[in-house]
Amino acid sequence: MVKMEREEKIWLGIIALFAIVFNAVTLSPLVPWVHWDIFSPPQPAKVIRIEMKDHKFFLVDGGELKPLKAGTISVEANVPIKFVVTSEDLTYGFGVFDPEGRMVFQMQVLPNYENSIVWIFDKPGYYTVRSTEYSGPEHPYMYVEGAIQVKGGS
Ligand SMILES: [Cu+2]
Repeated sequence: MVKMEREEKIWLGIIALFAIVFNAVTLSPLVPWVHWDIFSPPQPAKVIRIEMKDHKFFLVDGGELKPLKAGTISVEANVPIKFVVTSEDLTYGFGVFDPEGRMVFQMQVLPNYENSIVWIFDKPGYYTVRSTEYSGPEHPYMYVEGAIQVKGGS
């Protein structure tokens, strides 16, 4: 057996303590999303499928692609909504902005992959969708004002 110096033992103890404290904190309710991520993923009340191609957003509605316009998507506030976004060509971003123009969430949209996020809207209104990842000269026009209507829930 290797004989350890006293200092080595102290350092080993500090590292072990750090590992225990770090795991305890990151698994505890101190981190708000731990409950969702590890213990009970929320069951989405609605799944919204969006397809991105040619620098445009489409709502996938029963196998049919509808260009995203104001109010195309309608969801309730205060319930989990799952967005599944796919791309047929480039890497894009899917960013959602509240009626005051503040970003509420965004995710990267990788081609040929189901990019998904679950979100609970906490206030009603019309939310704007914008690509949040540069995707070429047409990128600035990847913007649909008021695409998501969030209806006041209980
Ligand atoms: Cu873009």
